[in-house]
Amino acid sequence: MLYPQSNTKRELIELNGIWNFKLDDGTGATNRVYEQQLQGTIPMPVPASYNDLVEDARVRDHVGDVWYEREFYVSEAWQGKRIVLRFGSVTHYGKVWVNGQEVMEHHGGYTPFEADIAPYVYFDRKNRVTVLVNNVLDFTTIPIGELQVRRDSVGNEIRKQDYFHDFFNYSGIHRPVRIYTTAQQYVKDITIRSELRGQTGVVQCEVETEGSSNVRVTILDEQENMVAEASGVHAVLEIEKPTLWEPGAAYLYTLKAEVIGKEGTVVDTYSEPFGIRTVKVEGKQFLINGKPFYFKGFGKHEDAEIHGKGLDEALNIKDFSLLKWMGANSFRTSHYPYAEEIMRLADREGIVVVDEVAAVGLHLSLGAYASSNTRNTWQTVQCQESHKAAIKELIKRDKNHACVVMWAIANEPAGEEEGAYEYFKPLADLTRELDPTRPLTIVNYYAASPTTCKIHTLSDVLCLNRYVGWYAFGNDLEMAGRVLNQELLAWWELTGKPVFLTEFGADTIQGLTSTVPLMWSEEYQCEFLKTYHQVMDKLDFVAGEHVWNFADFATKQGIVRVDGNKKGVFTRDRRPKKAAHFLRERYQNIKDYY
Ligand code: GCB
Repeated sequence: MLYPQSNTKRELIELNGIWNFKLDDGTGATNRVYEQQLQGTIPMPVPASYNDLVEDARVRDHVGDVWYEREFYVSEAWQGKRIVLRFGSVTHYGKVWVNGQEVMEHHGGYTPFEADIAPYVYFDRKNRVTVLVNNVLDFTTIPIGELQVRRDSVGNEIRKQDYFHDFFNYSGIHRPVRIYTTAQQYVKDITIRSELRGQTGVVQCEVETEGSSNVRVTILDEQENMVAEASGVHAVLEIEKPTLWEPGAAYLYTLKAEVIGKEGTVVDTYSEPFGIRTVKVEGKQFLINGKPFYFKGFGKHEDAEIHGKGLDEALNIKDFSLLKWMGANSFRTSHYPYAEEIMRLADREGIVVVDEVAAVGLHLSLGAYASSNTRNTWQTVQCQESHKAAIKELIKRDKNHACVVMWAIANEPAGEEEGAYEYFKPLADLTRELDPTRPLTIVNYYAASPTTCKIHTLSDVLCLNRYVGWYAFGNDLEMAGRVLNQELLAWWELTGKPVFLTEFGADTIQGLTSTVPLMWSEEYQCEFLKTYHQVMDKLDFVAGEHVWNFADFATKQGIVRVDGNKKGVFTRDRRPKKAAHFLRERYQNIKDYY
């Protein structure tokens, strides 16, 4: 799925801004409210989560459908073209009508979807787009959740959304809404794979087209000089001594695909930026461009005051600036695909990304998130089909990003439970089939230990999330260090694969300080991190460390979270805690390649 662009053959308009919004009372869809203008709406920005924008708990905690609507014009000059309406993401389900006619629906809250709306638009008057957004999670969705329905004293239905992941269930139209045009003969998709043969960069390019397979492909360097050209939908292009995409030193070529129509004229064109770089796991090392790379960075979230999970380009620039200030070289898109705009920024800024699907919470017996009746996860969930779709959509969207070096196909699933292997084997096979060029991982939870884990053979890198010294052995960091050391050694002996600590962290209240390291204080967070550093530094099979978390973030309410998760090294408004300075010293002294 190509990112929308305007160029000499394509036009693009943004439908971001203020839309009309209302909560649904459970009758909207059956009453076909999309056939007319919505009544009783309030203004709502797009992109943004709606939850924190109205001083009303009914909006914040709404479970079910909400409606968005706005008007737009299309240019008369667009007659005869494809007019594609595209949503960057709608969380978690969206159904779209244009002028009262249904044009598309999409399941999954973190990937784009689009449709040609040309048959439905008016060229001589205003158009109306209506969107139904639903935020219910159940055992068939990714992520999973469970709807609790009960009646109050007067018989009204009360719906509560339960979920098994540790971030707030923000919803709404989270990413940009755009309309772009193309000719009827057009570039549908481009897949670029690059490798190095000696000094030569070999770029394999597949162009999927509609209408004409007469395609010209050219590669431009950053100065826009043409460095290679070919024709055909399957092209192999060579660049002598290419400038490689390197962590911290990004270099992006542009692949331009042009569709040639009957008269020999160019009818559509699309330019895709890409980097030339290789990734490979070999023994204990994660190789980028043939050199051992060390991941230093964070698990993150798309999360901020007011916007919630809505795209905020200023925040993203700030976060990348902070990543650089820290000396970090990478992050994981925990626990869902991030906005395409973030992926493009990472490509451009040379930040390495572990790209994760929204398969989080697949662990019904997990600690504080376990519901009262413990169930076997794999006998309970029915989400394997949605999970497959989520993997397909992620790879389709992100396959050309140089920044993406590994797919994470789940976070902390119940790998120790019966049925885990049978659930994950087809998903791992699918991922490898769709992208044989990148390693994959299933991020591990401690209950799936070296003796109990049934799925570690499916991962190329052992990504471990560990909290000894917090949830266990809190306030006994000496013991935590010993336990961690033993476990890491056991993994290495069992698998011979690189180990990557993808999460470790301690909740920390900014401003809570202490002369001795007490839990929740800024000093404890530093000591906690130091304990992990001391262990990892002695083990040469550790290929990376991502602290949990980059910044404090919103979660559901509960007795283990005071105004959200406070494991951030930065506060939610991006102020450094002591640990940020402490970690900066370390990260600045660790090289990208070792
Ligand atoms: C984890 C989860 C992450 C949580 C974190 C915590 O293992 O992967 O989503 O936020 O622990 O802070 O408990």
